[in-house]
Amino acid sequence: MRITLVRAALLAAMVGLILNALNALNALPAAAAETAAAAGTTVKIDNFTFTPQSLTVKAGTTVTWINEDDIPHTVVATETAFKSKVLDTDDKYTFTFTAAGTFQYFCSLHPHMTGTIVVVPAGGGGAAP
Ligand SMILES: [Cu+2]
Repeated sequence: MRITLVRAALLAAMVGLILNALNALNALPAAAAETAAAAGTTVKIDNFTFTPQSLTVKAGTTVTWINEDDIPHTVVATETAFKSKVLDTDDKYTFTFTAAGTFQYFCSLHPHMTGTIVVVPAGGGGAAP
């Protein structure tokens, strides 16, 4: 009887360890899903290209650039609205667009890399009178 109890305790401990391991594994897909859900506000930098090259968001949106290239890039607005530091691989830069408008930007290290953020008014109402 005593041995059975010890075995039960060991078994319970092992199950606990396995559950912890499963939770750790589950954390990764959850993070990936979160990234996918935020895809509408994310610009990937890869292979000397901003993707999507033109992104439309509502005013108040925070846009995230992620450098997935294996060389450094920057994100610099043509009209100086925003400017990132040099982004190494996997570095991110975020900027919150508070005003509507069209924002052209480029990579200051490779000026042929260009992109556009189009910010539309946050309110879903009709045009101003
Ligand atoms: Cu670049």
